[in-house]
Amino acid sequence: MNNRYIADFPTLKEEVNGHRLVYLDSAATTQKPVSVIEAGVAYYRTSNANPHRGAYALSMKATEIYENTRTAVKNFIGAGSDKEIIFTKNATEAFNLLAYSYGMNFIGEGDEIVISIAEHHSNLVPWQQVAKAKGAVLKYMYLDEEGIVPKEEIEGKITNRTKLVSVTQVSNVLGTINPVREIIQRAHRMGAVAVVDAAQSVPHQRMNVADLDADFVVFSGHKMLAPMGIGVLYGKEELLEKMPPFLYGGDMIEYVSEQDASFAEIPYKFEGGTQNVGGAAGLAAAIRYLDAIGMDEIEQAEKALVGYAIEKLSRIPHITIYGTRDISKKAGILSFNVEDVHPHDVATILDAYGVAIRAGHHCAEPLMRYMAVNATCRASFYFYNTKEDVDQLAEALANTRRWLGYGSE
Ligand code: 7TS
Repeated sequence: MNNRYIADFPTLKEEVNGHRLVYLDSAATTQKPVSVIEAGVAYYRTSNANPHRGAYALSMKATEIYENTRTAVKNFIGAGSDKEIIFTKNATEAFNLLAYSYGMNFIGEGDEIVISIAEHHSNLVPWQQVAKAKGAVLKYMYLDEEGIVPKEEIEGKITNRTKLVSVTQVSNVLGTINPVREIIQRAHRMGAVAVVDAAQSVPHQRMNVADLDADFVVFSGHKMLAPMGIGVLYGKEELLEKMPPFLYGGDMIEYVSEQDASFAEIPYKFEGGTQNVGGAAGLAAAIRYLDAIGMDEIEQAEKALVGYAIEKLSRIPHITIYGTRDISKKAGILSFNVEDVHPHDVATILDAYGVAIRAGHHCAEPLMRYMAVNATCRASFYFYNTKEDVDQLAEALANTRRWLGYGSE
């Protein structure tokens, strides 16, 4: 195996059904390197205490780990200040924070919220709730034949009635890369705030929120080598300052009287309750791991792999690939179907060959309907995948229809 990273990932050495595990579901969650696992264990062994509360050494150690991770995240995404980094449970919680704190307070009757038809439910359902509660209108930007939001949709849908635009940088179904810079610029020209769902981009390519001029950016730690249970909301300081808290309770207050309370400064205003310090320790280790490889190298390796997968799968009869085949416009996610075979059956058959892929609607039901399919198979790659993984996928796929009694042609 010509990949020097595999050795760091214990799960990748597992066997499944008598085959070497080929893990092609990193868009759902990535595997974890030993350094991340050990960072979490080391925290619980040597530094576990409730942060921000204690005046004793152990609590200070926990606080330091937690706050150092905030700085690491700030640097990793090019934010201006630690105050702009808010820890959440995951991307979903970050979107709910935005919907309830920003949406419910700064979006009113007749205002428009614009998203794309390719959004994951976590960047869609919260906005539906805001639209319903406030009498606002939820509008969709549709996709071109390559699966990308085109200029006409950006200009046609984002208007001076738009108050908020929220769009995914990389589709979790198609892997297509949206022109988020242009979308943000258009939103700003129209006086709207712009949110980027970076759950599928921050783990795979260089991100600079200041350069992009995004108002808010959302992502999950578990899709970038870190443990589950820690996610990030980046927000511009001036916007976060004017937003009310989302979760009320301990640790997020300044003073509390019987009938009233004042709230802590950002980012603490948004971090009510005991936080996931073990997860933060893991997230810092994950960032160190990614930085040591380099995000540009990761992006290039994944593009090469998805390009190779497109080439191999195109040669197998009865396979339909969705979205562009131009790797300059896509990241390492490939959606496809095998004619006459339900994606769930494909995934089960592939599992017999040790190949783990995702099948279903990928939490993007409106996109499935737009694509006129019920479900797809999805292979998603990370830097720890290899050409051999793609070969094992292709070999298993070539046999799929035969398992169900179809001829090979
Ligand atoms: N946004 C995008 C683009 C995603 O792909 C996901 C998760 C989320 C938001 C939500 O992240 P969470 O950590 O809060 O769950 N996507 C997927 C997926 O494609 N398969 O499983 C989870």
